Amino acid sequence: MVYTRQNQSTLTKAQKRRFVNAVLALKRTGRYDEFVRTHIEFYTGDGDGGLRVAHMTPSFFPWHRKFLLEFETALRQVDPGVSVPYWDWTVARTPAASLWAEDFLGGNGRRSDHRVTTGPFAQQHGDWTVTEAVTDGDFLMRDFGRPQDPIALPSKAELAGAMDESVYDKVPWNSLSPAGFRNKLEGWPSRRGDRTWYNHNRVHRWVSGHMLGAGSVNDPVFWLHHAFVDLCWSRWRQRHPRAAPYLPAEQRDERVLAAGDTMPPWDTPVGDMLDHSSLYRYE
Ligand code: CU1
Ligand code: CU1
Repeated sequence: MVYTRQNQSTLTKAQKRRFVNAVLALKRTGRYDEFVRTHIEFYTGDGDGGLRVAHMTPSFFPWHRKFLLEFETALRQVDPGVSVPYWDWTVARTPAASLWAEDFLGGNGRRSDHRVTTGPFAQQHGDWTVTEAVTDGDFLMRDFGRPQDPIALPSKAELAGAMDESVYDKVPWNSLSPAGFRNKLEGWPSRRGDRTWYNHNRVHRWVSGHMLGAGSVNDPVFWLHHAFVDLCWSRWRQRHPRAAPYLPAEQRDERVLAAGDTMPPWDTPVGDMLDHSSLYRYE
């Protein structure tokens, strides 16, 4: 049965409660922290050795699609009526958005230590202790807009800059790829030393706190952010029907996956993740 992923801004109070309750249930069983650990394990960048599966690489989109599907399957085992909502950050752009309300993801961290003190993921409520972190502290942290060095969420025009790219990805298939949809949306700066982060990466930086690094899955907004990134990939394919859906077609760089290669840790072929229409759709 094909299910729907909804825009978070259209969720009813009951839908928000069911999503939050399913996330908290996975946290209680330890399942949630397995997802955090998997993401930390695959946070390999250009500067590290070995295969790049999840970040700074063409398989950024298929790897995260599979990762979200695994999480969503776990959520739906708790409550079959739940799916991962998406956060369109070109529209819900401020700390006042309903996304950050007490009844959904809770709000910003407090000024002194960035500790989130509102909503279901505030540590003092006893349901959300960060255990798999790359930073100190067992409470969830956010620092919206990074006030000490202000940054805004990506605009519609900035997202369009990625969506207009007619090629999926380009040599050197990493964070320095000068063009191509993948790096424009993943959002690495175009040159070393350039501090302009685009689209996906900028959103991590805007939320800040735990969303900054390998441990970003500790903040449940990770899933809503990546559902929107996944939606953008889906729309990009619709917009460029004649473009190769994935590149490189063949493996010429041992650190990069081609369409026929399988993605750890699931051994899922990249090519199996190029079309989600038999599984879910975006409303
Ligand atoms: Cu990631
Ligand atoms: Cu991300």
